Amino acid sequence: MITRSRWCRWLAASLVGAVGFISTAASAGPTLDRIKSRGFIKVGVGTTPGFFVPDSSGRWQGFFIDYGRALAIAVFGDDDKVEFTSSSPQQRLPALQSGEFDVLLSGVTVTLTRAFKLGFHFGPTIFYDGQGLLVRKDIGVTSASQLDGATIGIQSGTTGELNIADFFRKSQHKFTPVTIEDTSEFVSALQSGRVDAITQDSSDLGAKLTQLKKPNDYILLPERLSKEPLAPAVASGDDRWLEIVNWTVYATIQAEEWGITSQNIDSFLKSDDPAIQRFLGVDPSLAQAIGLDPKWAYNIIKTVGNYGEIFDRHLKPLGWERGYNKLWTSGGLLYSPPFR
Ligand SMILES: N[C@@H](CCC(=O)N[C@@H](CS)C(=O)NCC(=O)O)C(=O)O
Repeated sequence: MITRSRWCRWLAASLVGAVGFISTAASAGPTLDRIKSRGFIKVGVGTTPGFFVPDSSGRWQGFFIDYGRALAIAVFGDDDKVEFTSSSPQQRLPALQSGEFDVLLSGVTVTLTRAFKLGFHFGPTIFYDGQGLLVRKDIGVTSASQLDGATIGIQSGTTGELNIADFFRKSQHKFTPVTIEDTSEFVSALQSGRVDAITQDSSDLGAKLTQLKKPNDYILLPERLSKEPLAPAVASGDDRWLEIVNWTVYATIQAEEWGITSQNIDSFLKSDDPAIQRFLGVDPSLAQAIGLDPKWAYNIIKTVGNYGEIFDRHLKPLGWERGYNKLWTSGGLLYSPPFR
């Protein structure tokens, strides 16, 4: 039988071990070390307006871009310590694997194959999407079920490439796939009449529609062929970097839940809610655990705003509604674990 004093000694020894473990966990991982010595974060993106696009001065803007800036704020306290590079959907996962990027914020869908066979890990879903079909009106189709025999443009390396094949297999209809890697060629294939329709994430198609010369000549069909939860992707093997990505996203969601915005955040510094004190670094205990500046979450919200502010700034002007991307408290799917 274990005596009380032996039990106490065992507990003390275990705590020493646990403290040892915690401090190891709090040390920088290889990705964070690499980022810190380089001085900026490398982020792979796409080229869709609203989500990622350089403005007239060359500064990148967009919904996903702000998450790259939020990461730069978490690590460096500076939203400019980040480099965005666009690459095709086909190129970017191998580029992430080879260390060319630290994170992809490019509308990557979480899938089992990518996690287990390709060795990528995903942060929280930041945009719940679904695959759509953008069709030339002159083919006279108003529903995906009428596309039997159509020629459809598909962007290579995307989940869309696989989903469209499943869709036609299920409906026992035929289609002719035209697989295109380059984004501008993908869009021009629709405009030139080389294809009857193109298929991609509906967010991507909705934004592309605004770029077409005659948007009224096209229709985004109502069907969504798949679930496309879009999330930050990192290479496998660095849990610590993944956790920084996770909690950076959660900070924007939790801030919205508490009603903390870039505008009113300073008034929350006086909050007597212990959870808000931990979140804003008034109580530094969480920042010590994550190994970042105590003000990391404060700085993110003060600079890029909460999830709703990021969404409204970039996607509302394009006509996007929150839909599934509402907070769980408003009937949506966005939910942050507790900051504790
Ligand atoms: N979610 C799909 C598609 C990813 C994708 O192609 N994303 C769009 C942006 S949402 C894109 O990169 N489009 C080409 C571009 O922006 O250059 C996947 O993970 O395979």
